[in-house]
Amino acid sequence: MSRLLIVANRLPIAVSRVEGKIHVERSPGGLATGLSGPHSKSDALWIGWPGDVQDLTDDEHAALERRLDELRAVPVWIPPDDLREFYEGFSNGALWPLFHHLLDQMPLRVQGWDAYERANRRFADEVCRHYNDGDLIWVHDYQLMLLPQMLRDRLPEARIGFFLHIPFPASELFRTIAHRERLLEGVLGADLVGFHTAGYMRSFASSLLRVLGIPSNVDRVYHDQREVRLGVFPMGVDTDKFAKLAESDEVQARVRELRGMDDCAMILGIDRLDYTKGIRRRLLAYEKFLYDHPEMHGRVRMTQVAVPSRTSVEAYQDFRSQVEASIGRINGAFSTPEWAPIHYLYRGVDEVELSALYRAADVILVTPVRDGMNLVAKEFVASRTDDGGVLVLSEFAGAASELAEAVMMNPFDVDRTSEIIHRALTLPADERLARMRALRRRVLSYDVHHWVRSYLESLEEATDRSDPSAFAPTPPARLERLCDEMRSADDLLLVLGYDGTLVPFASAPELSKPDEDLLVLLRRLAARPRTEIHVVSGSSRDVIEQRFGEIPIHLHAEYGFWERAKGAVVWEGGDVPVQEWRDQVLQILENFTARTPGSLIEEKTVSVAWHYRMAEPEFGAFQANELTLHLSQLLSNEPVEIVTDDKLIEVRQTGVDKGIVVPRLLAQSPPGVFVVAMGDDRNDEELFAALAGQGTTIHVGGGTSMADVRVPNIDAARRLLASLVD
Ligand code: GDG
Repeated sequence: MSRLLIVANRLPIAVSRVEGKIHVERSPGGLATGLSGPHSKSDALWIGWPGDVQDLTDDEHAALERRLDELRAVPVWIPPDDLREFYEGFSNGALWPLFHHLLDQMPLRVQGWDAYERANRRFADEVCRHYNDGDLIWVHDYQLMLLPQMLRDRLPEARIGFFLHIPFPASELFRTIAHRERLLEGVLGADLVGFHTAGYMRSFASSLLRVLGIPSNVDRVYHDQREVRLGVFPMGVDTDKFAKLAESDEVQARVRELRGMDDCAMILGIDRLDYTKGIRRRLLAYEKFLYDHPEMHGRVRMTQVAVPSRTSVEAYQDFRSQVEASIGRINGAFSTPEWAPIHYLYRGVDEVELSALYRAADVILVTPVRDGMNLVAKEFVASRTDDGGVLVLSEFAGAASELAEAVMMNPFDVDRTSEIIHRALTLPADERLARMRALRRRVLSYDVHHWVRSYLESLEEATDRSDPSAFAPTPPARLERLCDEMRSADDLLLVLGYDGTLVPFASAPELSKPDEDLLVLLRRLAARPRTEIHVVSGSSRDVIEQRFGEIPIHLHAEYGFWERAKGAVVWEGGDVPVQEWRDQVLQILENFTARTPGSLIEEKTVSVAWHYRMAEPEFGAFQANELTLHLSQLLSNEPVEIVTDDKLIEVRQTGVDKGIVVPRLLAQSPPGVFVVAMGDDRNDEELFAALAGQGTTIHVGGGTSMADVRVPNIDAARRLLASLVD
């Protein structure tokens, strides 16, 4: 039966030593609560690091493992040195600040990559050790970005999901990090990649394009012969739990105590003490508010709970000193013997106290400079069963894309934030109520259980392997059979594409030169008895002749419009049609070329092509879209086709496509010839269609194809051909 394997950096447990004994408790984090349902069902397992449990005796270690086993928690043990580099070094020292757009927090030299890789491999080992066929694997967060691909390599059929809890940075920033290709490829091992917001998903897609050159189709990416889905799943909170807690007698009594202390309105801040949470600017804004509004002295107080976090990381130690210096300055400047403007708690509070604070607050300030989602904002709303309180929310928190009725603020604008604090405190009662009611409707409808359900449903859907997809690689046994058939055929006819089939795409057509290995391979194939080789390309005669002129094979240029038979020196072709459209098209292409740095025009006999491989990827794609639209309107009555392909738009005389070579080739060949055609793009699909039922077709690379057989990449295509002569 299929089980859920949850894989996250931390196990949802807290290990402590009580009276000398090892004590293990469930820890009630947001993720743990959300996943507690699925985790308790169908033998699910949670795989993760158990926390810092050094100095255990062997007996204690064994007892801990037994207890974890009861809780269906699988520990991943990471040696202390690796742990520091993996967790504090690469994960929190580099990925965390970069993904939060805080380049000034990045170390000059990023360290810890090797440990990051080793730690991910340890997670992979544990997952593989527990994996059964059909299990769903759900990997969480930035510490494990390499894990999906590591698992894919070892468990090719596994159903793997990945969810990123923090923002994905703009591609301009993402591309600054070392090992950026490996990080993206690592994530693409998953079947479904989830984000909190559409913005993060777009940034990820744009990084795929810029860094790996992989385009995406809104929510789908084709990579390595697989489809990877992208999706937006904003995480919610356990609204029932927060509502019940807030209504409990214990919390209500505590709220009365907190409210009864004095007549001050309460402004609340609750954050992990992290430089992403915007605490310093929030304090500056509050300081300005106190300067601007002396009438509020003694009538308002900020309670700031700062939960210690990553305390061994230097940046966090510095940050703490800066926060505490600001608080000291403000309290020093404004306090009176009866009143202090800030109550500062440098520790975590228990659930009851947390709920009471949410409930007692008049205003909560959630002001991160960037935050994946921010659950504090949603927990506050879930706790306000009284419809009271005002949520002030940063536009840069993921939650802002859902919670439009909050009082929005820009944390970088300190002066304006100070005005917003005043506005929130003095919001008219009817507006306050209307905002909170709308917020509650939304937060209650999309709770954490909804999040888990919708992610897992999408993962099930994305990994429904009952319908063998058009992207499935051909099983090795079928490829082997094809090689045998080719080897034993009396007469063999090979029809080969070039760019993308035998060599990678180059930045301009004239640069895609065949390497020496390919030339040797083609010569050996050409020397094979009763074997004819035809290279069919979209390129011009000159380009093809320069590449293959010396090899005894048949050449076809411009999709077969021109042919140079084996051993011949002249090209033969059909009649060149009158092309009234050409001048006008050239004029438009020149205009786009001038406005799209890096693009270029290629003129051929029966077509004109616009290449944008060297243009800035996103602008190139944008311009290509515009150009296609423009050309399709303009040329709707002309005898041309507009063919869009990989980084190329081509306006081509109708009736010229690779399919035209098929009748010619078959007519020249002996009866019973075994025909094999190999190609990678849409033009090759025309060839495959014309050959249907008369030969075997092979598609090279990802994407859709009608071919009989698929090989993953150019290397595999060459290996298949080489097997005929080795
Ligand atoms: C990451 C992303 C994303 C805080 N203080 C106390 C306490 N908390 C609990 C809150 C809340 C959690 O900690 C904090 O969650 P956030 O979402 O605000 O922030 P991160 O820890 O940075 O989490 C974030 C999240 O992942 C989920 O995807 O939203 O953007 O950075 O649940 O209640 N709990 C208790 N005492 C405290 O003093 N009991």
